[in-house]
Amino acid sequence: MTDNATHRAASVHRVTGETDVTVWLDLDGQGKCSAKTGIPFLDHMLHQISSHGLIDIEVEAQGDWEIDDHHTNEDVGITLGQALAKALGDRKGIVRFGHFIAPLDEALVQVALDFSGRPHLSYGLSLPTERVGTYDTQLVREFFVAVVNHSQMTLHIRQLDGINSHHIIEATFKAFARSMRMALEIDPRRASTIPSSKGVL
Ligand SMILES: [Mn+2]
Repeated sequence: MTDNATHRAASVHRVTGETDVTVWLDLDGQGKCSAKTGIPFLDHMLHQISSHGLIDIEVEAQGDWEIDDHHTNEDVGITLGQALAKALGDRKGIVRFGHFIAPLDEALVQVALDFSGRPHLSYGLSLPTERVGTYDTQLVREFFVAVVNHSQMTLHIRQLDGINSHHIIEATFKAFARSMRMALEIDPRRASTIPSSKGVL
């Protein structure tokens, strides 16, 4: 953790009857990640966000895994989205838009996003298998719905190619991470103004 004032960092602790999730993140990090969600594939994807987004992330979750991974997966997404919004504050000076096309072997996934203040998800993945390891591939969409709603982000995901579910999902998280890195950068020509013609995001 850092207390450096130039770092945009935030932590959120969220407790419900189903889960207990803590997320700390630093948008001006180096890609250091500790992810303990109890869902190994989700941990693997959180590492992608951190490493390729250059966001330091610490996530710890307790959940009702005995039912399935659904609640924990969703609540990690909600808490991550809330921490993102908190770290961004009024969104002054950021580039705001980001996009990337990530290949992973045969998979190719395009992401475009906007820290618009308006939640929207266009989810264009078609995953060929129901599971990757023990992870239910329907949870990928649930995770992004949660992040988008709670960070107030517009997010478009397009699958351009891909056969293997693990590759397609991982390419998505890599493209998402690189898009976030672009959008979260401070634009020196913006100085500290809000990047909207309306003056508010
Ligand atoms: Mn992998």
